[in-house]
Amino acid sequence: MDRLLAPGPTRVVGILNVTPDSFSDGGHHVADPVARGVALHAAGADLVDVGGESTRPGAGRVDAGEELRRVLPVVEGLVAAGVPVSVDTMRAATARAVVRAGAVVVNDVSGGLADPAMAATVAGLDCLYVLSHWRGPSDVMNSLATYEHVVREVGAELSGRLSAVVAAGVARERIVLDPGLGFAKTAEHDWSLLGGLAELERLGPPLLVGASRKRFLGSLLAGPDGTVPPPAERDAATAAVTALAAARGTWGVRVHDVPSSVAAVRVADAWRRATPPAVAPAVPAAAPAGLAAASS
Ligand code: PMM
Repeated sequence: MDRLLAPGPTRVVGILNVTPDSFSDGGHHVADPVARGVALHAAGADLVDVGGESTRPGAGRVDAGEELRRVLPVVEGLVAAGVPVSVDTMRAATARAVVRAGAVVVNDVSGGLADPAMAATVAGLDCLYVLSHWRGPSDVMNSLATYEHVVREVGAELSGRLSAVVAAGVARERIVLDPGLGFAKTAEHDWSLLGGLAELERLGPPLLVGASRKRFLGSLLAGPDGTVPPPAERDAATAAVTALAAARGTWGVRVHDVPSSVAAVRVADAWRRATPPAVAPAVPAAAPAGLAAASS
């Protein structure tokens, strides 16, 4: 599991939403989620992120028992198949059950805010913890998208959560931070955060970026008549985000379409390796004595 944080190319985290109402796959993958997860891994996903609760804007909470009924058999099936598993949950009880079943990452979009027991629970588990920027549940988050300076404020709020979960006992070197694109953010905020990744990198932990098929890509790609392409038609734009994130060494990207992001990471990596190191500016030759005298 610590191998996931070793130096290396950007990790591709494949999304496996086991929900009837995920905005991005419409429940399309629910029929055989284990087979789908195995396929994502075979396509190059370093991790498969299993989620049993939709966090799309406006979504209500799913009952804790129902969430676990959705994700646990899938986690068990994927672990048995040798797939490294992450679980997208805001609940400590779910986190505990899935890590005991072999999941290696707890991906908490609420950064520990939705369940006060999350940080102390994760502290006692053998797993990585993805801590995302979050301001409130999906049914109210759009009303919380107010910032004076989004990069600075998201950075400060992430830093506060980082200190809180470390104080609760989570090992700092097992934490990944995520700016939480689309969570209490407008499209403009999402772009500012991508443009401001350097500032978030200064917080210390590795970063995960979850841009896949999100609304800000839809509005970017809108046609001249304002028609917004559906989520499944945003994969090329998602892969472009992956390439740009990978070019700057971002730790991971969370995506629906794994092959296009795996290709994007390879391109970024080859490009980086082919780029000659910056040449130090030439030391100016000492001016001839006569000239120095003439110009003084
Ligand atoms: N986005 C969604 C769900 N889980 N987890 C992390 N770490 N980062 C994200 O940006 C994120 C997430 C919502 O998107 P989905 O419904 O397509 O999964």
